[in-house]
This record gives sequence, C-alpha cells and structure tokens, in this order.
Amino acid sequence: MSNIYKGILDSVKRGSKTFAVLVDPDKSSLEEVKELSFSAQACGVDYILVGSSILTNGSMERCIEAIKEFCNIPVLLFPGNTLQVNPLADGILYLSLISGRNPDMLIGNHVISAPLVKASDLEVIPTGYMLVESGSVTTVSYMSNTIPIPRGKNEIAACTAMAGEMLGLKLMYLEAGSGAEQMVPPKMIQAVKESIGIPLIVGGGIRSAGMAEACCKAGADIIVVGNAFEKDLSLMESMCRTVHDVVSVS
Ligand code: 1GP
Repeated sequence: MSNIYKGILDSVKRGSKTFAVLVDPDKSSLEEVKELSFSAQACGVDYILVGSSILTNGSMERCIEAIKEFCNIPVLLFPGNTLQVNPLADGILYLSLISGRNPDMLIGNHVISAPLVKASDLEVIPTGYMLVESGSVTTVSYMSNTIPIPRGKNEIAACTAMAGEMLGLKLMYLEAGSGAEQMVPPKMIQAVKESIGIPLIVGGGIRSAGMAEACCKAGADIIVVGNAFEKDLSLMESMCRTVHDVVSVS
C-alpha cells in the first residue's frame, strides 16, 4: 500500500485528526510560499495541497520547489485541471467531481492526464470530490460547470459519498470552495461520515480554530485551510493544534 494513503488510514484508525494547508500558486508569491512552508513545518502541518481552479500567473513547478526547499511535509497535487499535474509533488488527489454531472470532471480529464500520471512517481489517491453550496457561486463551481449540493440536502451528500466509495474511491472530499462564505454544515459532514468507511476531508471557508474543531467533531478526518493563511499566517499554529487535539469518538 502507498505511503501517504497508508498514513492517512493509520491516523483515522488511531482516531487522530490531521491538518492540511492549501497553497494556491496564483495567490502567493514564492517568498510567501517559503514563509508558509517554514511555518507549516514548525506547526506540525500534516500535508500540503497545491492547486487552484484556475492559474493565471503562478507556476506549479516553482511553487512545489519552494515548498520542498523549506519543509519535508508531503505535497499533494490538488489539480483544478490537467495542466496542473506535476511530477515534482509526492502524490495527487485524483479528483473525480462526483457531486456534478460534468463528464470532463468525472472522467474526461483523467483520460487526458492518465499517461502523464502513470509515468510519474506520484502516489495516486482516487478521491471523490463533492461541492457543497456555500452562500454564493464559487470559482470551483463556475470553473467546473457543476451545481453544488444544496446545503440542507444531507441525504444527497450521503448517497453521493456512498456511491463514490462503492465505485472504489479511497478518499472523500467535502468542499465548500476556496474562500467560501460558509463552510460545509456540520450536520452534512456527520451524515457523510456515517455513510462511508473511507477517510473524509473537509475544506472551504474554514477561517478559525473553532470552525476547524466543529468540522472535526462532526466527523472530518482531515481539515484543509488555504485562504485564511493568505490573510493571516499566524492563525496556523492554533488551527493546527486544535485539529490535532480533537480525539475521534468513533
Ligand atoms: C479549497 O478546501 C480548500 O479547495 C480550502 O478552502 O481556501 O477557503 O480555506 P479555503
């Protein structure tokens, strides 16, 4: 079994929650990426995700190099499109956008990127990606041309996650969208967690330690935060510590 995924499973088995930082190469300068990577190492961040719904001037390659210069945390690609597949990372969340009905995001982009991914040393982690309505139209919803799951429809979220697991996906990612007004509702997190046996990632709009804690207590195994650190890097320490301090009850 692969190393990063095995580590995730081991954490879940122990009842430990883990913390991931999302780096958007477009939104941070290389100096900021280096500073963030240094902090992440010091705070004990578990994973660094790199990617964006759209890249206009940032470089995946230079961003990953900058991260790796300053920390030894596993770097996972979180690609918004096939152009963001880069062999310098350690692994890739091979995202199938199962909450939507856009065939390109479900399988088309995977067909295009398959030879590149296969030829790389990237650890491939098949991930069900589920967008959840979060107050207004998000970049990821617009760019993926998919409708997010309505906030109150926990049963749709649960059934979608169940189907994804039965199709063989290894991780489930509940996503409100980067910079979302509202994070994924805890009741939806709970409904999804109770419906699946694979690890659950939750991200989008998590801006405080309290919000991260609420997601963990509802059943999230991995918390992802990006936007908040672009504004205030000093939040990282308390958010990471809070997530690590939550003990799973199941
Ligand atoms: C977005 O879930 C991630 O894909 C993180 O969202 O940037 O809002 O923290 P934020």
